[in-house]
Amino acid sequence: MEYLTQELRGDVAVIGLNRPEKRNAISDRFVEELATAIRWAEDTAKAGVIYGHGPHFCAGLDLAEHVKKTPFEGVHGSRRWHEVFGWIQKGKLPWFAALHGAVVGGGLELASSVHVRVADSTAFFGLPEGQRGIFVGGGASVRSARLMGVARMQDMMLTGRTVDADTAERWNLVQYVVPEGEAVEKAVALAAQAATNAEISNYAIINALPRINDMATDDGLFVESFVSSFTATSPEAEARLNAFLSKKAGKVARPGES
Ligand code: 1HE
Repeated sequence: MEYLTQELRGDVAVIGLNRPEKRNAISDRFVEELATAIRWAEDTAKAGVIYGHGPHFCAGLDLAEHVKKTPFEGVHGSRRWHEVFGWIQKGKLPWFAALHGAVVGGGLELASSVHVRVADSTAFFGLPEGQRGIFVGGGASVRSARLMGVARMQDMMLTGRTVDADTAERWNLVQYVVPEGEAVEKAVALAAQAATNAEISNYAIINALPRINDMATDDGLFVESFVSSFTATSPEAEARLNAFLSKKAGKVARPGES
């Protein structure tokens, strides 16, 4: 891999964006490497983490490559991002992102496709597409807008506003904020925790929940009843339920308790 590092930490696949001299800007080749790395992670791990090497998580689309594209090549490129990022959002694994420095443009789109985002105190977030004369193309109008809301995203895109990690947490762009340099460690710990869940539960959390969220109330409740019943009939569910009932499984911990 030219643009990525990959390693296995226990059950967690850890993928590092590794083009620091270009601030991890995402070219076509970069997206293809990401596609390969996601498949590798699905084959070898139970959860995944994505982080960035160098001073920033990701500066978004490779503008030097993009400027040479025809409009139709741009459409194909955007749709490939959608496809590959879709494997993260609605694939087999729970994905976690460890964010620091710039998380901008396509970098925020990549971060928005994972399930849990951990930012360290250096992270900042922006969507500079408006200033560049383009529009988001890696899923932000669907995923980032659902996280922060259309009004905040319009503010970011119209005015060039960037927000720090604490604001991003208030805006629902990230779920955790940690001190500088601690995001990877935290994301790996959370991913390792998710990896201990039943595979079928994780699959339903990843694949059913966002779809139900897009449905009308009555449709969502109907689908929920089927997903719920299907997962509960798995042998793993029976074993886990019985383990709790026979006091062999842990109780729900209070916040801060392990
Ligand atoms: C790049 C890119 C890039 C840096 N494409 N080459 N994204 C943006 O509009 C963000 C543009 N980048 C920046 O604003 C800054 O680079 C950062 C704030 C992220 C980092 O600043 P800094 O001072 O650490 O680095 P730098 O000196 O600006 O950049 C180092 C090199 O990376 C430099 O190249 P060099 O040959 O002069 O060393 C930069 O040109 C290069 N570089 N970012 C190409 N993005 C699917 S649609 C998604 C749409 C978008 O993502 S639009 C938003 C694009």
